Amino acid sequence: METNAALMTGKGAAAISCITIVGPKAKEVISKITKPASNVASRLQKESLILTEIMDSERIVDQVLVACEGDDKFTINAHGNPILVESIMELLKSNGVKLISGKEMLMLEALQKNPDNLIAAEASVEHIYSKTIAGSKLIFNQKTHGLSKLANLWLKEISPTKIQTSCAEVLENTKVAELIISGAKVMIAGAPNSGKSTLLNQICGKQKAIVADIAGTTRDWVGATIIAGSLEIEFFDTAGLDEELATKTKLDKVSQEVTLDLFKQANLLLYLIDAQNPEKIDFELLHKYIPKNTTVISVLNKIDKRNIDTQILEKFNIDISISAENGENIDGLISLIERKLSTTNLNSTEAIFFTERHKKIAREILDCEQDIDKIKSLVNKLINPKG
Ligand SMILES: Nc1nc2c(ncn2[C@@H]2O[C@H](COP(=O)(O)OP(=O)(O)OP(=O)(O)O)[C@@H](O)[C@H]2O)c(=O)[nH]1
Ligand SMILES: [Mg+2]
Repeated sequence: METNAALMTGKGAAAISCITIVGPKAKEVISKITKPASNVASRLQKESLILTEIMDSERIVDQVLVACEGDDKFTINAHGNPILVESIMELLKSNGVKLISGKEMLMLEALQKNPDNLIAAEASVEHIYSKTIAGSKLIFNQKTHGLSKLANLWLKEISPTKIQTSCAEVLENTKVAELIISGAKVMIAGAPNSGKSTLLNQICGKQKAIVADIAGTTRDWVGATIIAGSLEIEFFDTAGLDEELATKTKLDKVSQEVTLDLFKQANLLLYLIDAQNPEKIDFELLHKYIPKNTTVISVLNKIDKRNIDTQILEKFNIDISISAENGENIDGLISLIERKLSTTNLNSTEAIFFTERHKKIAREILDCEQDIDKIKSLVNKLINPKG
C-alpha cells in the first residue's frame, strides 16, 4: 500500500495550509523530516497535536503543527506561504511519498467509508465542488437516495427497456441539475442602444458596464454573477448585434465576432427590444449562433418611455416588459429565467448523473440495444467500486 500526501487547502497564499499524509510509511516519514526525529516519533500518538519544525537537512523549512488523526493518517498544518508548502511537498516526495491532489485524497477516504457504493463515495467528494447550496444538497442526496437507490433497483430489474427509459429520464434531469450545480449562463443580446448594459447594471446593483446613448458603446463583454433562489446565474452583457457595425471598423468586427462566439455558451438568451423603437427578433439569424434548444426570452425594455398596449406585445412576441433604467419588473424577469430553465421543477432527491463517468456509462446503457446482461454489467460498473 502506498503512502500518499495531498494539499487539502486551496492553492495560493493563506494564513495556514494543511497537508494530509496517509499510508503505512506516514509516521516514519514525518519523524524523518521533523526535529528532533526520535522525540517526534514517540509523541505522535492517535489524537495528539504536536508543535515541531520541518527540517531539510540542517535547514528549518517551517514551524508546523502535526495532528495525528489515526495510526497512519497525519495532517501537517503549515504556514500558508505557497513556497513553504511547495518545499514541504518536495521533501515528502523525496522521502518516497506519492503526491496526489486533494480531490484524489478525499476520494480514497470516501471509498474506505463506502466500500460497496462508488456513487456514495463520489457524492461525498463531488458535493463540495457545487457552486450553490442547492446543488451541493442535490449531489449529497445521491448517496442514499437518487442515483444510488435507482441503480440498486436497476440491478434487480429484468426488462432492458425499463432500465433504458429510466436512464434516459435521469439524463434529462441531469441537464437541469447541471445548471443548479455549475450555474447558468445568460446572454443579454439585442440591438445597439436597447439597454443591455443598463440591465446588467440593474441586475447586479453596480455600475459594471458603461451605459451611453451611443450605439455600439459596449464592445467587449462584461459579466456579473448573482444567486437567484437555488441558482447561480452569470449574466453577460454583449455588444449590440448589428450587421452594419460589423463592417465599420476592425474593432467593431472583432467585437461582433466575440459576441457571437460567446452566444455558443448560452443556457438562455435575453433579447432586448427597445419599446421606443421596436424591431422584430430575427430568430433564424439568432439560432445560427446559439446552441439548439436554447431558450430565448424576448424582453421589451424602456416601458417607462411609452404606454404599452397588448398590440405591441403580440406584434413583437414579447414575453416580459421591463424598465432596465428604473428597475421595474426586474424581479419578474429573474423568476421567469428560473422558470424557463426549469430548475424549480427538480426535486432534491431526484436521481441525477453528477460525474462525467456516470454520463459515459449512461450513454453506453442507452446504446446497448436490448442486451440485459451487458446493461446489468454497466449498472454494476456504475455502483460497484470493484465493478
Ligand atoms: N428611459 C429609459 N432609458 C433606458 C432604459 N434602459 C436603457 N436606457 C437608456 O438607453 C441608452 C442606451 O443604453 P445602454 O444600456 O448603453 O444600451 P446597450 O444596449 O448596452 O447599447 P450598446 O452597448 O451600444 O449595444 C442609455 O442612454 C440608457 O440610459 C430604460 O429602461 N428606460
Ligand atoms: Mg452596452
